[in-house]
Amino acid sequence: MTVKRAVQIVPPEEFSQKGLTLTQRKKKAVGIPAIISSMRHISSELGLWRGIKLLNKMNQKDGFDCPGCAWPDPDGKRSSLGEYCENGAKAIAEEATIKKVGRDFFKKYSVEELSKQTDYWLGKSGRITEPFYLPEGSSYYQPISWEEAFNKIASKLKSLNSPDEAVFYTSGRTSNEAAFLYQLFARQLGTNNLPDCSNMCHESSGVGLSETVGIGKGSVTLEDLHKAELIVVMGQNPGTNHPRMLAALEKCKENNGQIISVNPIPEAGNNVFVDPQNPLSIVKGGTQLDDLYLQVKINGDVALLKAIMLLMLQAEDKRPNSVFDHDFIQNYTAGYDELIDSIRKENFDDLVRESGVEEEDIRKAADLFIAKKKIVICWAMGLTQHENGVNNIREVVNILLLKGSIGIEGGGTCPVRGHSNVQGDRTMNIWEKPKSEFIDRLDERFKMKFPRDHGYDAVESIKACKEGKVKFYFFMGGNFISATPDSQFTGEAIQNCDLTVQVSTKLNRSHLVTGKEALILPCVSRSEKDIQNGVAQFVTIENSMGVVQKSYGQLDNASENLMSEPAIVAAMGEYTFGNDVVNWKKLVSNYDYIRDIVEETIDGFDNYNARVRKPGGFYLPNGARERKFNTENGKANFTINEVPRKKVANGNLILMTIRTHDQYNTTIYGMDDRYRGILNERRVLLMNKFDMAEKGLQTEDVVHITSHFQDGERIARNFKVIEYDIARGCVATYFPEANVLVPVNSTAKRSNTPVSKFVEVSLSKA
Ligand SMILES: Nc1nc2c(c(=O)[nH]1)N[C@H]1C(S)=C(S)[C@@H](COP(=O)(O)OP(=O)(O)OC[C@H]3O[C@@H](n4cnc5c(=O)[nH]c(N)nc54)[C@H](O)[C@@H]3O)O[C@H]1N2
Ligand SMILES: Nc1nc2c(c(=O)[nH]1)N[C@H]1C(S)=C(S)[C@@H](COP(=O)(O)OP(=O)(O)OC[C@H]3O[C@@H](n4cnc5c(=O)[nH]c(N)nc54)[C@H](O)[C@@H]3O)O[C@H]1N2
Ligand SMILES: [Mo]
Repeated sequence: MTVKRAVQIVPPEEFSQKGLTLTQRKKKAVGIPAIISSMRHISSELGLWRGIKLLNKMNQKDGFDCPGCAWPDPDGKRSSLGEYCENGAKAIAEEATIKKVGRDFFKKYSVEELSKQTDYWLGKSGRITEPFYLPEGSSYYQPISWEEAFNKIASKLKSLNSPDEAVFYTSGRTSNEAAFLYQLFARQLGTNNLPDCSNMCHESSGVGLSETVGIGKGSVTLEDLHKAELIVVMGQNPGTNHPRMLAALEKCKENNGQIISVNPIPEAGNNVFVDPQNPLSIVKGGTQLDDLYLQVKINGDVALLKAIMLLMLQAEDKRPNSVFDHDFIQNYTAGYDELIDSIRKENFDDLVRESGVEEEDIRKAADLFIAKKKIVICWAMGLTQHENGVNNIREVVNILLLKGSIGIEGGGTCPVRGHSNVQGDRTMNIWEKPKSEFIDRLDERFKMKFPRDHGYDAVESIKACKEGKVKFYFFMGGNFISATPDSQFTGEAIQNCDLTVQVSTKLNRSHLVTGKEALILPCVSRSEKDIQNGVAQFVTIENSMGVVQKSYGQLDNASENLMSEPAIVAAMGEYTFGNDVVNWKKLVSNYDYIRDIVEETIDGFDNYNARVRKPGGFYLPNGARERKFNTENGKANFTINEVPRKKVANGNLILMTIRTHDQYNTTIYGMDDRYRGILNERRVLLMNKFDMAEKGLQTEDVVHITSHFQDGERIARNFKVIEYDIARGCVATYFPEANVLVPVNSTAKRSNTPVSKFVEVSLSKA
């Protein structure tokens, strides 16, 4: 048996050198400080002029899609000043950096040494310039040719006892073209082991929406947000994670709409938005976005929504037909009577208590729901990453259905997606549970039998690795080790694989915590030119609202020795299977051929190549948007979702793991969380002042955090306590440092998403 490398799986538990600085929590988002911050990141990574030139092509119809979030671009005219935000600028600075990781770098550092560095340090080392191989028993990556790398992959795959010993993960930056080829490759091999980042992200939305309204995607367009009378932002921090959404919220306000935000902490973007592209907005001091802020306790959302529905029901009883849309309910839905019966049985005071929100505020929210018709509810990880994540979404749907607010102008569901093409990847069938109709079409198209048994999702794949069932793990982007729960458990699990392969742009912990052998295949990034057979190719991306658009890379590649993601998959296909069943060589020679097969096998892509060439792209069909509910009974379904009543042991707290303003998931851009007023330090714990007093803690006291779950305890050391306006009994810290605390067995029912927002913890003074 070979000895595992002594690499550090958990990032170093040390404070930053600069020292924590606390400033006032920001009530305003974006504005001039955001412009300054963008330019600082751009000029330090790729030079100011090169950076500005590049930014001007971002999210433009002839340009490339921002590799940051999945927020949509305006359908019509786009700002000539640039359609990007501070965090898009940071994302691009990060990938277009001129720093490089090459042979010298890997000669200098062993993987053990590198693993002692922070994720910030690793990410900042630069772009990977050529393929590298980590042989069994060695601690140093060495250069390898692409041919040799593909030979190793093909021979490993051919040696497996079963195709299910291989797993293929995807992170959501992968284009439609690469994703389609990639799932085809895994399925030609004979497995549906296709976990993706969505499993850890919006899976609960997909499941909850499919069950109730028959499509796992949101129903609104950008226009709907502009025209809404009421927008509710739940469990989301748009100022940081979807800054361009603030412009849509502002438009809603200009049209006299109102906004409620529901969050255990008041987030900056929910307060005042200063549009950096509008001098008038800067002079005026911005727009007040929030009309009402509801400070729920963590996971108090179902109780809150039920309390609001109970008040709506009382108003409806008093004045029948004044609150609910009975025409809609009668014609399009099922389960109304059961829902109403169940709501009548709820006790209002109990719901108020369980939600954590002041009764007066709940009444104000209910008045808005009663008065308005065009309602959009937006949400992100604050709703999905809970044990009852699916039920959270179903409860959101309930309240919208009562109002008939789905499939109307200005109303509907709006799960705000994370990665820029995470939605498209799923449309391309990056999915461990493919529908049989899709497999039928592949069978017919390629005249072979593709696998139908469901494969592993992300968490199942970790457990399978732990049990030694996985020999080969391929990662199309992402940083699996740092993004998944239970870092130590996951790291040890992955080390059981024989060969792990990472397609990456930049160095991260997943390159250091590997199988016995490992490969790094460096790829062309979204902002770079992708040339096949001498012709520049474009790729296509689907945003959060189901618009498919093209994206043309602009920059020269970071190195001459990179391959594009589609080309990497096609080469694996050729080396492993040859070109007889799937003509890999032809498909990748011109991405139009890939799109032709997408058109043949996936609904909604008619005339794909022609339509996607039109500026602005096209909308995919969306039943819910047209009140065509593709559920089993053909109706939109009301559902009954119990109020979650999970309590923590006396004195313990509930921890949510969230993002700072200076990171993209596991990629750390900088050490500041500017809007929250926390600078130069990530190892902090946001805490309510009463909880601090009870525990005898003061700001900047250092604590260790222990998490408690039925399968045992986990510990993360050294966090500075910070007094913060957070709901009582709740604390917050940052992912990925805190992932060591998230139990691998704590997942959402039915979506199996790790419960990253409800971790029971206790604190001990360091
Ligand atoms: N700049 C930047 N942009 C990003 C990302 C990034 O890391 N950086 N990540 C991308 C990805 S992949 C995703 S999925 C999205 C994530 O976008 P978000 O979901 O906004 O990200 P989080 O930081 O996880 O924030 C969750 C929010 O939910 C709140 N919350 C936590 N628990 C609860 C709860 O029980 N109830 C309620 N009502 N609220 C709760 C938290 O206080 C926080 O404001 O952003 C995408 N965009
Ligand atoms: N505790 C906790 N854990 C979480 C979350 C949380 O809120 N709390 N959020 C979860 C969520 S919502 C998500 S989506 C996952 C994210 O999980 P992942 O998607 O796996 O992680 P990322 O950090 O986005 O991946 C970053 C890496 O992607 C690579 N990369 C960047 N651009 C490209 C590219 O164009 N091509 C390729 N091939 N590689 C590229 C770089 O090497 C970079 O280091 O994390 C989840 N984990
Ligand atoms: Mo995500």
